[in-house]
Amino acid sequence: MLAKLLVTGASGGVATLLRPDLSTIAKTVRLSDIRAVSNLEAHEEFIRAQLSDPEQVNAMVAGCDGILHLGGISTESTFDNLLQANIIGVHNLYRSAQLYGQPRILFASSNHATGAYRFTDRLDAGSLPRPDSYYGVSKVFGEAVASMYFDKFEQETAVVRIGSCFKQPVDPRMLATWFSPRDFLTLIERVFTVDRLGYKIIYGASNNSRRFWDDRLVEDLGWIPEDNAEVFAGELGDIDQYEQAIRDGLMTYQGGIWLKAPLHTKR
Ligand code: 15L
Repeated sequence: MLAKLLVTGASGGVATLLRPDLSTIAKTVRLSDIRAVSNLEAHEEFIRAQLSDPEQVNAMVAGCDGILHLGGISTESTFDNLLQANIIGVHNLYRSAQLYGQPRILFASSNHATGAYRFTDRLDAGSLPRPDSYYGVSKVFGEAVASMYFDKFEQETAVVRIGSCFKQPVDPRMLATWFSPRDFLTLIERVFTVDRLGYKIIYGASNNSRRFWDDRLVEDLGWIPEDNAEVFAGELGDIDQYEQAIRDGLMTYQGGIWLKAPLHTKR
């Protein structure tokens, strides 16, 4: 068990889903965000920090022996916004980790780092990045920083290219990309307890029948997702139409519509 786990982006949707169970991973959970987090439990503490500010990032990292980095902007935005939160922010985090004992890091990357691959493509940890958005580009930058810090300084990181982490799938695409909070939690547990992590790229998705990602290259982690989005298929409308959309090329890219969406010029 970790002594103190830092969770960045603690007021966001994914952290909110995971928070109730993080006491099984660490004695103390340090939550951090630019927005306040309410209803702190006895094992939780809060530090407000802006990822683009190196001093604030130092204060949030000091004293932690594990980091769950969910912070930053989690959707497409302007390059300038992403530059601050996701690019300068991730660099600050790795710089601070160097100063404070190299706590192991789980970096929440995204399927949008490879979102421009087609629905029919099958990917694994060796697949080259193919971002579908500036957001995806910012995640590729984070993956590269993590890789360089491992090769140069042996800073261990699990890069998790998260599919769609929601309570349950909310659209037909998520029959392939859904990542149940329960499966994310077992992955977090493996990442922070396995003897040697090194630098690994993992696709964060449940054991979905329609999954197009393969995690066999990181089998030594010993993580086996158990949930399957298919049990929700009946709630998502006419699945024959979904199959037809794939055949008609409407469901073309793994990242969904992000590749075809116009670039943001303003937020
Ligand atoms: C992501 O990276 C986003 O953070 C999330 O909001 C979803 O859009 C998800 O990808 C997805 O692709 O479903």
